[in-house]
Amino acid sequence: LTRTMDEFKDIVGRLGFGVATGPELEDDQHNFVALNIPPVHPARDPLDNFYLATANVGSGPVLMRSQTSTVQIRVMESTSPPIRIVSLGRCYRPDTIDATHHCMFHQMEGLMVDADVTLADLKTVLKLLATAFLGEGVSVRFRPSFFPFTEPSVEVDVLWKDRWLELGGAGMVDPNVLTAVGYDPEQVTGFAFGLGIERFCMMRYQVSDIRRFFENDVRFLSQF
Ligand code: 2NL
Repeated sequence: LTRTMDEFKDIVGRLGFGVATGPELEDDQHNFVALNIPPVHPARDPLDNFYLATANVGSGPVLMRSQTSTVQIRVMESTSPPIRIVSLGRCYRPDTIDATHHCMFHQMEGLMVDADVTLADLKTVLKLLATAFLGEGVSVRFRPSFFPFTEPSVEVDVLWKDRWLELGGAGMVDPNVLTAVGYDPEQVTGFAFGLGIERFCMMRYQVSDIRRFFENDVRFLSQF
């Protein structure tokens, strides 16, 4: 996973993206409110998040971040456009653990905000990323989707060994999200994407069970 993240940073670095980091323990504002996720949204369900039983910040709860978008929100709050960054790191969701799910996983999210950024820029960046990592000739597919923080939104698939595999989601940053960080959606637009690191890594190195990554079994690790 570390090697995969290093390679991703290298690839997107060549496209002009810097790397941003942020806390894994987050507040309601950065994990939900600024991302246009309303108070009644199912993504906030206590059964889908690691809320801390004892802590609160201001009026809201504290949780282990469920996505790395929190970092992009923090960057936008403290920086003016143009923005071109990725954030990589651990995210936490209380999924039932099996071969393809874990309660902790890694994401890379990208964000580009500037005058005249379009969906064409997003498609180009994701195609270049998939090609650089998986090889020339890989097919990338974009399907219409929905996320509260992007509009329009797409799911991103790649054709791998005759099967379409879902890599993550993406879209144009919702005007409400731009407004929440003090940007003017009439002046700037942006795209954002979120990719699961484990998925890429499992495809590339033919790892069939996500649990192997976190068991620290030297027989597994020494193969790489
Ligand atoms: C997924 C979906 C996504 C984003 C993440 C994002 C961040 C900001 C604003 C708008 Cl600050 N969007 N991130 C956008 C679309 C999808 O992740 O399935 N990830 C594995």
